[in-house]
Amino acid sequence: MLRPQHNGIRNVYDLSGIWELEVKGRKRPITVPASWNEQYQDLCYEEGPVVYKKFFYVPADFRGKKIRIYFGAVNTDCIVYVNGNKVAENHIGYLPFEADITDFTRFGEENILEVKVENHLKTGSFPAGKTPPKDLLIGSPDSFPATNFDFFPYGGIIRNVNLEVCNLEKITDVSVDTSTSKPEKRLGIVKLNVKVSESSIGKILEIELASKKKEIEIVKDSIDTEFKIENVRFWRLNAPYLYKLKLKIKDSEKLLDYYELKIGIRTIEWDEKKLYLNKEPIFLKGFGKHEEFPILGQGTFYPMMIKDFSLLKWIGANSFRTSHYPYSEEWLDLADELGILVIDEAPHVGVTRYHYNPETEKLAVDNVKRMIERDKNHPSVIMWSVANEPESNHPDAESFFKALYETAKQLDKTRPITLVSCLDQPDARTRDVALKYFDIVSINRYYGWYIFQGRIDEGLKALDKDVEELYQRHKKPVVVTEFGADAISGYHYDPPQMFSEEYQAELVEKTIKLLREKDFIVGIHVWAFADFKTPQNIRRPIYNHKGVFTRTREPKLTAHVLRKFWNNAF
Ligand code: GCB
Repeated sequence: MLRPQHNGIRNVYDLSGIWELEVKGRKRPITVPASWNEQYQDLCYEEGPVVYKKFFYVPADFRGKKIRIYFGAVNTDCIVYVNGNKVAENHIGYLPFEADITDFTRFGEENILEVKVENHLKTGSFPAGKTPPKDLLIGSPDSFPATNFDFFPYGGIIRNVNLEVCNLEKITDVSVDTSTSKPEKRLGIVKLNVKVSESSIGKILEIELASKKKEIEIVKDSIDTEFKIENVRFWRLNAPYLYKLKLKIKDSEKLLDYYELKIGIRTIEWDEKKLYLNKEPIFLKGFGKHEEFPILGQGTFYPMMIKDFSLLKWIGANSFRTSHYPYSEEWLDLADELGILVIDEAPHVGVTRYHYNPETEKLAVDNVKRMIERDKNHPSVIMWSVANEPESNHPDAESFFKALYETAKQLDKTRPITLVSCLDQPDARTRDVALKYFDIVSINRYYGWYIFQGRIDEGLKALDKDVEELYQRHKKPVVVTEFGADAISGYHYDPPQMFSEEYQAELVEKTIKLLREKDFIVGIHVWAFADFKTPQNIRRPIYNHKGVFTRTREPKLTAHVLRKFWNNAF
């Protein structure tokens, strides 16, 4: 599925703006894209069902064309109607879906788009709702709203809604593989697979890349081809060069479709100890974060993206993880353009034994597929994470995660696949049964915070032993995807005490210094980039305060420490 694109041939209507929202019979204005929770006080804990409504027009001239509606993401369960006809149903947040609405569109007249949305998370859903206290992994017993994860469960049409008008002859998918390129010879090898609609058969596919052009007669709906580029400019962190790939469907000289993609040529490899970008070892320094902001909730918000990238650069980070769900697609566009690496994570958080059944596994497999389909062409995506902190010491976790690993591998052999585990610690009861399938082992550890509270140095000794043993068991590169401490912005104390800015700064600095010495560690991500809203519970004074920046992006002491460290030491 290709994301909509407005160009000389394709017309895209952005339906962002003020829609109507009906909740329990009451109608009022609401913004799309955004979560509904913070636009009105009485909707803060609303789970729906609610109905969003928008009128739209498609000019009469477009009769005979294909009309597609594309939702960037809706949280969480929804049914879409156009002029009273059901056109789509979707049951996962954070990922796009589409519907061909050609047959239901009234050309030149008013059309009604209605989206019924519910955000009631259940025990075995993605992400996971209320879970029996004994099986809770991250949530707090009795927290409100009840979740088995640590961020606020915002609902709504959280990303763009677009209408795209195309010809029947159209490009439906593109896959780019640059993994066989030869950085040492400055040779770029770009393997392409282009999928087209049935109506395109018999027409010409024109492909242009790096001033080379190919014309291919379309005989079936899937076309493979390859470009070799000498003296290629590789996509690198300090010089993230992007080439424009231009695809056209033509009938003699008539242009029927056009699609353009910015691609980066680079290779990713890994062995027992290292991760390589363009054959050179790469070390990930950065953060786990969230895509959320006051009032907006979990919605696409361009100023926050720009601000976050500018802060990532300012602090000297080179990567982040889209914890704990795929973010708006523009995050990856910017990461490509600015040279930031991304660990792209599926929306699987709070996964427990209640997910380990064939039906839920099917959904999870589908989510992984949909994430890879969406993001496969971004050079910035360095690896796929199939889940965050599942109950992966449960025997039934093994086949579940093996299936997710195999799904991801089948779709993409060019990137490593990881699972983020908080288990597999020295205590044998925490032995993770799924990590063995993954290319890279990612771990979340809170020494000096949840354990060894107030005792950073003792905690670090335990961390040292933990990671050494972990490596001996797995013999795979390790990314420490989370560690950190809450710091209430403006609270200072000496000697450093939990919740003070000094404590967070000391814990972060000492942990990085320790881990940086380990030759099998290929990345260290601080949890978290910024403070974020959580469900109400006694562990969280309104927010999770592990941010290095506040929720509105003011730096805490740790930000300055990291900035010195990351800009100088490595
Ligand atoms: C974790 C989770 C993250 C939480 C964090 C914390 O292990 O992956 O979602 O926010 O710990 O602060 O407890």
